[in-house]
Amino acid sequence: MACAAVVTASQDGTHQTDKQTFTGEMNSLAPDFTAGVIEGFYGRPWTDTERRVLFGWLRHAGLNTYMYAPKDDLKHRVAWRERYSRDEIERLAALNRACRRFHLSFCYAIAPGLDIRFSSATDQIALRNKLEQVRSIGCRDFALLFDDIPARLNPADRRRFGSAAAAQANTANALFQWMSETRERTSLFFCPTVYCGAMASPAVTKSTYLRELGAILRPEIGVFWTGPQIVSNAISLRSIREVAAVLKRRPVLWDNSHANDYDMRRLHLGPYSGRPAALRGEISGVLLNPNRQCAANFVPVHTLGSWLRARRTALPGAAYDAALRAWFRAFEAFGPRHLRRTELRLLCDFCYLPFRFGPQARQYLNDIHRLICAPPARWGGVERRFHATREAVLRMFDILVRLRDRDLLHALYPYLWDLKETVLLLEAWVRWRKKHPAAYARFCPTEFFSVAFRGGFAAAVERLLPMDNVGCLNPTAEE
Ligand code: GDL
Repeated sequence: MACAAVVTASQDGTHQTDKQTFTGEMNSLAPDFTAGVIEGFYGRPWTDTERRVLFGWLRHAGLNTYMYAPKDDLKHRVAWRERYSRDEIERLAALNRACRRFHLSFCYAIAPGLDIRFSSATDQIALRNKLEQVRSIGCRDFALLFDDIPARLNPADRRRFGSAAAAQANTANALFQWMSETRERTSLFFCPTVYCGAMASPAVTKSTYLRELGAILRPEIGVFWTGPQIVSNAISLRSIREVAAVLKRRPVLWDNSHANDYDMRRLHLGPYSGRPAALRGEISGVLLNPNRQCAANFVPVHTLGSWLRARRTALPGAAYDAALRAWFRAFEAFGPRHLRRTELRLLCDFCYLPFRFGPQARQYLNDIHRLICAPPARWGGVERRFHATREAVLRMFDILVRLRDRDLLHALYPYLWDLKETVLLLEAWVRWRKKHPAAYARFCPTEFFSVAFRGGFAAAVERLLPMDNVGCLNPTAEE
C-alpha cells in the first residue's frame, strides 16, 4: 500500500496536506517515464496559485512532470520570438522552483509553428535565444510543438528542406544538439503536426510525414501522440505499437481525455480510463491535458496516478472511489448543511468523460427517456426515482454555492447552474405531461425561457442541423 495526500489551497494560497490512502497495490514510475500534466489547452492560462495547488496533486499522485504549454500565453505561441519581460521570466523561475520543491520536472514548451521560417537563420537564432532565456532560470526540459499549424511550407523552406517533417525534425535535432553541448542533463519533446491516427493520411503506417519524422528525428527526442483521435475514447495497444514502429520510438501520450477547451458546456470529472494497463509498457510517458478549470482536475490527476501505479489490471471504478474520497475534503461548505459524498459522486457522474456519463447520470437519462416514451399511468417507480435525483441535484447545488473554496465553486459554477436549470425544466415538463396524459400538446415553459431556448449562435445552428448521438448532422428542412 502506498500513501497519497490531498493538497488544497487555502484562501491565502498556502497549502494543507491530508493523508489519504490509495487502493490496490502500487508500482513506482520508472525514472525515465514522463507522467503528469501538460497545460496545453486553448483559453485563459492557469494562475500561478492554481498551478502550485496542481503541483501538490501531481506529487501526491506519484507523477513527475508539469509541462508549461498554454496555447494563449502570447509568448509561447503567437509571439514566440519575443523574450519574456523580467517579471514574466521571474514568474517562470518561481514555477520552476516550486516544481523542484514538489520533485517535479518543469518542462517549458514553445510553439513556433504558426509562422517560423525554418530556413531563416534569424528565426533559428530567435528560437535558441528564447530557450536560452528559459534555460537561464534553471529549466532543462523543453518541448517543441508543431500542433494545429498550417501544413504547407513556404517556398524557401520547401527548397531547403523538401518537406514539413524534414524542416521540423532538423530544427528539433539542431536544438537538441545545442542543448546537449553544456553536458548537463536535458530533454526535448516534440509534438508533430500529425499527432493522431485520424490525421495520418492515408493511414498511420503509410503517412509520409510520420515516416520521415521517424527516420530523421534523433532517438532521444520524445514524440507526442494523442491516440486514434484528438480526443480518444479508447487507445489500443495495437494502435500504439503501430505508431511506435513508424516513429521508431515509444510515443509519449498527450492525452486529451479530460480536455474541455473545445466545448464550453463540458467538464470532465470522471476517472482516467479507456486505456488498458498494458499500454504503460508501450509508451514512454503520458501527460494529461485536462480541463481548463484547474481546480476541477483533482479526479483526473488522482486517477491517472492510480492507473500508472496499479500493479494489476487497472480498475477505474476503484480509482474513481479513491479519488472522490480524497477530493471530498475540499468541499467544506459555509453553514449548517454539508455536502454528502454521494452528492459529490452525483456531480462527477453528470460531468464525467467525453464519451460517457457516469452511472447515476446514465440512470437519470434512462429515466427521462422512459418518462418521455410512456404515458404517465405507466411511470410508476421511474417517476419516484426521477424526483429523488432532482432532489439530490437541487440539494447539491444549494450546498455547493456555499463552498468555502470559492475558486473550486467558480470552476464548477456554470455546470452546476446548467444542471440545476435542466432538472427544473424536466420537472416542469413532468408536471405538464401529467396534465396532458392523452395527447402530445406543445410544452411552452415560459418560466424556463433561458434554458428551454438555448442561446448563442451555435445553438441556432444546432436547431437547423440537429446532431444525433454519434455526431451525424440531420437538417430539419422538409424534403
Ligand atoms: C488539440 C490541441 C490541444 C487542445 C486539444 C483539445 C493537441 C496536440 N493539440 O488538438 O492544444 O487542447 O486539441 O481541444 O492535442
